[in-house]
Amino acid sequence: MFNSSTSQPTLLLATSNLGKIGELTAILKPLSLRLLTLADWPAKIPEPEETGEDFLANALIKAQYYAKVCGYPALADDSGLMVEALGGRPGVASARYGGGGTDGSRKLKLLREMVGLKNRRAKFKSVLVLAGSGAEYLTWSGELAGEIAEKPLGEGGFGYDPLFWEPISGKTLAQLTLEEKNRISHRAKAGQAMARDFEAVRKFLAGCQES
Ligand code: ITT
Repeated sequence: MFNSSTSQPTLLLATSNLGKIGELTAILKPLSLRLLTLADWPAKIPEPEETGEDFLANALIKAQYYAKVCGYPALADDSGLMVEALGGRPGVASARYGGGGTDGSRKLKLLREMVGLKNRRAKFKSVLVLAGSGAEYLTWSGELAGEIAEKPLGEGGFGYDPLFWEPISGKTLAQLTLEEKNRISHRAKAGQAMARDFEAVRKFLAGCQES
């Protein structure tokens, strides 16, 4: 289906979240990989159920599923927002917070739950998993600390970004440019750790090609 006459190893970005695709494409640039996305497949691939109890388990489910279905080594990101005063919620359920819905309805639900709470500390976490068709995988993670803003601010980013106030920049993540968010975010930290493991990543991808 794809032209593989390139010496660049191929990696599938195993996510249907366009925000993640934009960020990961820029974050992984130093690795000089040929990146495919699910949009490169002619038909929509059904999403796997994220039944894991933590970010690692869900990232592994997604990476192994898409690697099998698409036939390429796959990198999945499972991520979410953990709010201290809510006991770490929405956490792994960040995409399904409040049941179904949209980014807008999830932000509204979060603001409602935060009414009257003085402690607004929160963190984002991202876990990346690189997997092929076998059981082996590589993983990296990153976190970003901040606070939940009183109201949404900014137009950039995705998901909860307009509500996530980052203390060093003094802005919400949605007020940062893609480049600025990619210097500090949870996903950027995980991706930078992956880029530092360049040799192991190349070896893993080469092993997938042979098998
Ligand atoms: P894929 O599973 O296809 O990757 P998803 O959006 O369902 O897409 P997750 O299951 O990992 O991804 O859910 C993560 C949710 O956490 C995501 O939908 C956002 O609501 C939120 N989130 C994660 N990272 C974020 C970020 O950088 N900025 C804002 N919200 C984020």
